[in-house]
Amino acid sequence: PADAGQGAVVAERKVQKTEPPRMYQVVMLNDDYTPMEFVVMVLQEYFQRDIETATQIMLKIHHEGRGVCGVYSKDVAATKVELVLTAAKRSGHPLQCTMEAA
Ligand code: NFA
Repeated sequence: PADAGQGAVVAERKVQKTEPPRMYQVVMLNDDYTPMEFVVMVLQEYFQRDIETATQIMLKIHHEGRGVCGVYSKDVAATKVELVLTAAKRSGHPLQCTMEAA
């Protein structure tokens, strides 16, 4: 607080009270059955990744058990999870993904 000079203290004022939106990671999990090519396709189609980045993310999931596909606002992350699960189901693959607060 700035000192006004005679011992008076000027009150601080919050000029900005809206917080940035909470962000969510879309996390994909490894399994033994979903084809690598399908995972790469999903990462390109729903997460706008180029083929090289998609392949890197897929391999990270394959080797480490899980990986982050992207970070989004809550509604966008939830929609992406649903799109991935629907595409996997339609293709008969057990691919799982979820969202968690970033
Ligand atoms: N582990 C799968 C396989 O060997 C590939 C995979 C990668 C599955 C990432 C799910 C996520 N076919």
